Amino acid sequence: MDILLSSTEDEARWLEELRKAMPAARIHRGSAPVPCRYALLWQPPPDLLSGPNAGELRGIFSLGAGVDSLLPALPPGALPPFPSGSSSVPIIRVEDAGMGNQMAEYALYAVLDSFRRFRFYESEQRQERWRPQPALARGDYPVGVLGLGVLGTTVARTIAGLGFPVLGWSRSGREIPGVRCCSGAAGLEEVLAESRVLVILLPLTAETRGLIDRRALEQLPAGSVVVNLARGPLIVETHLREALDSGHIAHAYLDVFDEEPLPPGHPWWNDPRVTVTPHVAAQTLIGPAARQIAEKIERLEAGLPVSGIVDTATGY
Ligand code: NDP
Ligand code: OXD
Repeated sequence: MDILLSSTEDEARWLEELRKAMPAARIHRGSAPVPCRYALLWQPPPDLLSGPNAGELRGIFSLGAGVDSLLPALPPGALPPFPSGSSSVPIIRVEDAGMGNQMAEYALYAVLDSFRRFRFYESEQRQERWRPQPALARGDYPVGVLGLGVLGTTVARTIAGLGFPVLGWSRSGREIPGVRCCSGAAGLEEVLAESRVLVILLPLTAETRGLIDRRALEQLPAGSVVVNLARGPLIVETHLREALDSGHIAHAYLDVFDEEPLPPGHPWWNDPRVTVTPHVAAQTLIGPAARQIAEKIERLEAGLPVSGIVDTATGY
């Protein structure tokens, strides 16, 4: 079986792990001399799937969880019809593969950092000041999680498991024990109104781009904290800066940005109210992800259903 691999990140490692997971497959990097059955892609060049590469495709795999950069590179008309003739070639993304726990670790760090005022005490230490602050109860420190998919659910469960009230928001409305799950515009308002910490784990789609704007930020309780672990453009950056300047938002933990890498000289770099990390909240663990892809290919070859198929209409 011929498989096309194109990734802007760690392509050599992907090749190694995919070869281990699918020893019988012929994996071609970047372009292939023959039509391929599967394409495994991360930020592919726009014309990669036009021409012979696409001839025999049975599935396109995203090498990450998000497909916001993959979908625009795959205009539906450019995809060949699925061999059954009934639908187009499925686009399948990586589900969890070790990312859920990483997201939970990051979100938990932000929750505990703000709940226990560690940054305040760090600054106190530098000034040789001894000023204990009143303790808060976990029950008085609600955490909102926007997006209750594979990753958001793990985050919500982990934080709720420690006794913090957790409110979650998703499109269809989910049921997660110990989490108050909401949906729709009214549900979003309910989550925002209570969240002392807002963790964002939504996909970037036409509906979610710019969702966290001035109005949304104003609905959060004064002094709350924003944690964006998903994609930069979910938040309107200038509105976040205004909310930090006014003190309404006390701190932002940002792993993702409108422009990545965050450009030199960007104000976030040296803003003590912002914690910047370089898109590492949950890094794809290449070994487990390659094995997940190999298992799904095996199922597709056997005519069995697979999970993680992207709905191109909703964009995730
Ligand atoms: P999923 O597709 O499993 O979950 C998406 C969630 O968002 C679902 O609960 C979905 O609702 C909800 N959602 C989507 N659109 C809307 C909407 N318009 N209104 C309300 N809720 C909505 O994604 P994952 O959990 O796997 O990943 C989430 C995102 O995390 C990825 O898209 C990616 O951008 C980002 N990511 C970031 C990484 C990093 O290192 N910073 C690493 C990996 C991923 P419903 O349940 O109803 O479908
Ligand atoms: C992903 C990411 O979507 O790393 O997997 O951002």
